[in-house]
Amino acid sequence: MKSWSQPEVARLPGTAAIPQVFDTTSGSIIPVRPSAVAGLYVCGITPYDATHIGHAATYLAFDTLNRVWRDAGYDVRYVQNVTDVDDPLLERATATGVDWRDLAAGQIELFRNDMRALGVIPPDHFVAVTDMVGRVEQAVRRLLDAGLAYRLGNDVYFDSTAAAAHSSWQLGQVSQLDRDTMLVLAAQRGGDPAREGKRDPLDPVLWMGARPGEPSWPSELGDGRPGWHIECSVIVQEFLDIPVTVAGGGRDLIFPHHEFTAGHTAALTGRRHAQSHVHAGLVSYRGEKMSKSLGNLVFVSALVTAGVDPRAIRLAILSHHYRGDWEWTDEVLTTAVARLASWIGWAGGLDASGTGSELLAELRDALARDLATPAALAAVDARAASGASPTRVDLDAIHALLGVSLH
Ligand code: 5CA
Ligand code: ZN
Repeated sequence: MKSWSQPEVARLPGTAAIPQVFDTTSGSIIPVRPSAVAGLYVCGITPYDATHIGHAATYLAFDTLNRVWRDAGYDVRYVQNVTDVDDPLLERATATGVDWRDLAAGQIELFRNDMRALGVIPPDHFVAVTDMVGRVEQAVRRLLDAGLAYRLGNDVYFDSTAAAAHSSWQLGQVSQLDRDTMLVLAAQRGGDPAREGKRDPLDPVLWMGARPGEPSWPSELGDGRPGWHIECSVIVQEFLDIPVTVAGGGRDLIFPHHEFTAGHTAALTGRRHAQSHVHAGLVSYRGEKMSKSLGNLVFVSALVTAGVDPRAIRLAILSHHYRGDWEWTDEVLTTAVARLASWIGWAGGLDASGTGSELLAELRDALARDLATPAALAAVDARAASGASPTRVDLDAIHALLGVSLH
């Protein structure tokens, strides 16, 4: 599927260090050391109620990693999916009387516009799940043939116990959660632990048999559609080398989504899904997680339509460390608008003949330490406040590493 246009990213002088990021699986900050190519997979939107500030924050976290990797000299291959067929999308389409395909197409276009406005480097492959149904179906058949999946009614489930015995993956390996917590989260986040007849209540669905009034695809498994985790597992295998360097998304995806995505990949390939799993914290609004189900949403497009400079939205988000949870408030935005104005004022005094940049080293240093964007913004603030005129290298560094053009 088409993604969106590439922003300009300047090449910076000198060399940058390999960044360190917090890996959920090991629970520690580790260097993300790509081999020849840095493979990045980030879980994409389910296209309704896009793009809220929570989504934008997650994609900006990984955009920062992408920028830091490129600056460190790596080729990055970036893949992002779009979950364009899923229960909540279908429910919204039914509730609003819109065809689910039209709902998805409109929201994907909105998302592209928002990402472009925010200056996010597009994925190399922006993959609709509906374009991968055949590949998913083949993968499910392989799991059934291998004895790692089982039928229940018209559906097919992943046999977690058999998969753990057969591969290096163990239930809890990615999320590091205990079983009781997993049971609670599975029930909240799209799983069905209470369903009768499952071998393990946590086993996730791989293929959902056709239900009346819902879209389905013809299959030897019985007409149906893919389960959620197998989609991301298959897309990663299709477009990236396994293990992918970083698999990421918001922290709400740690369990069950990333746990079972990794389980499916291990069961299908005998290999680890990802070298590291990186998760962004959750943005809240009015006291609760910003989420489609609660409806407490602030949309990027609404802010831009209201006249907010997208660079200020970017700065508002980057003023929080990606890994912590934080709250969107009017004050967060006001502060960012003022910061942008001060940076623009400083950039107006460009020293066109200057070639040095202490700031570049400071930005590189901050971002290599678990993508510490608040420290990076503070470094620019300090530089702007110092009275020193910016050089072109300063402005290129802000543009390439923080995605904010002041030229
Ligand atoms: N389509 C699936 C992933 S395969 C999905 O979770 N879609 S989503 O539209 O619900 O979320 C898209 C991305 O934004 C995910 O990476 C999710 O973890 C992240 N996200 C959702 N809400 C928030 C929030 N409030 N704060 C930060 N990130 C969020
Ligand atoms: Zn996903």
